[in-house]
Amino acid sequence: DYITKENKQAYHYLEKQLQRLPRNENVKVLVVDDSPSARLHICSLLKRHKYQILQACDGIEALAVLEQTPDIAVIIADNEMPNMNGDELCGEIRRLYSNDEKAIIGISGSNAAHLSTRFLKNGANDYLRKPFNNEEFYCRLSQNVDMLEQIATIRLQANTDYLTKLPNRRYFFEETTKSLKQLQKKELIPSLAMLDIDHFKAINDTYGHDAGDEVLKGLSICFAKYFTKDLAARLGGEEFAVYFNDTNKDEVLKRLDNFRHFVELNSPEFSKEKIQFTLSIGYTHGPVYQIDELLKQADIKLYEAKETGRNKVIA
Ligand code: GH3
Ligand code: MG
Ligand code: MG
Ligand code: MG
Ligand code: MG
Repeated sequence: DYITKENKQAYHYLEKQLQRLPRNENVKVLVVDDSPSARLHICSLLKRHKYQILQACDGIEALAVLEQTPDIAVIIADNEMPNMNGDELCGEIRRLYSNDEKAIIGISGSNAAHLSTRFLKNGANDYLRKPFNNEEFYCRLSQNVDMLEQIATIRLQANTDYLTKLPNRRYFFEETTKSLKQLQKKELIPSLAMLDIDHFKAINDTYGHDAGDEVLKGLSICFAKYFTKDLAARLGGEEFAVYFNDTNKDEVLKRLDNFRHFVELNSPEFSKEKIQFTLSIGYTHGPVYQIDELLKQADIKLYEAKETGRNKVIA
């Protein structure tokens, strides 16, 4: 066995570095420094690791670049600059962007011990003294990018239903609550539907729980494809909700009935077996701006659909 423990570690490290390259190509870093030579040095380091680079010569330009390029992940900011110091810029950035969407690394050539504290207090994630060691620079940068990626992953998981990959109940409540506030300001009337699979228990009992899961997944793909401009979510079990961007009641009702009809005719396949099922839909359209109230209203209509024969839309 010619691969020593050290070699193994090196391979592991290389492998990680290689895996990282495509990631860095997607990571935008903004370098803010009034000294062209200092900027050039940092940019050449960033280029070596294939980061996407943006530059600004002071805080005011940096804020303008951030506004134009919303997906900048990391800002590397010098401290001593005209117009606005790095720590002030840091504070400005934090007023606009939280530290789970952008990381800030402060840098300075000054010996003053209070500088790093000022940066950190103003919301910087990290601090480097010039001249810095290149490896340390890369490590701190990539650790901050790792952190942003982890938060993005956790956020996505917190908002997604594990089985169907549709937005979950939590995301639905948060997003609709924000949207309802805006609708109320504009005096527009919200539009919402609750959809429930008919006799779903019988599908589980007849074909098995796995088949039931496949039905839920297949139906969720239909939701995602059919309600692209709206917010469709799995509220739980075999119950879904759609919050409409379109506030035209007749239009929405037509689309809902088309969807109901489509699902009735296009059963998802499970183990080459077609599992036929239908949906009952309750719809509400009212000057109500609390999501739980709207859901309550839609649920009453859904119950009516169930009571009067299922496979229908009741408004
Ligand atoms: P109704 O037409 O009145 O809605 O009848 P139903 O059978 O659809 O409704 P009921 O509330 O009686 O049963 C819902 C069933 O959904 C019971 C539960 O076991 C099943 N279920 C909930 N979540 C899942 C899931 O994630 N996967 C599967 N396979 N079944 C689930
Ligand atoms: Mg400077
Ligand atoms: Mg039920
Ligand atoms: Mg049901
Ligand atoms: Mg149900």
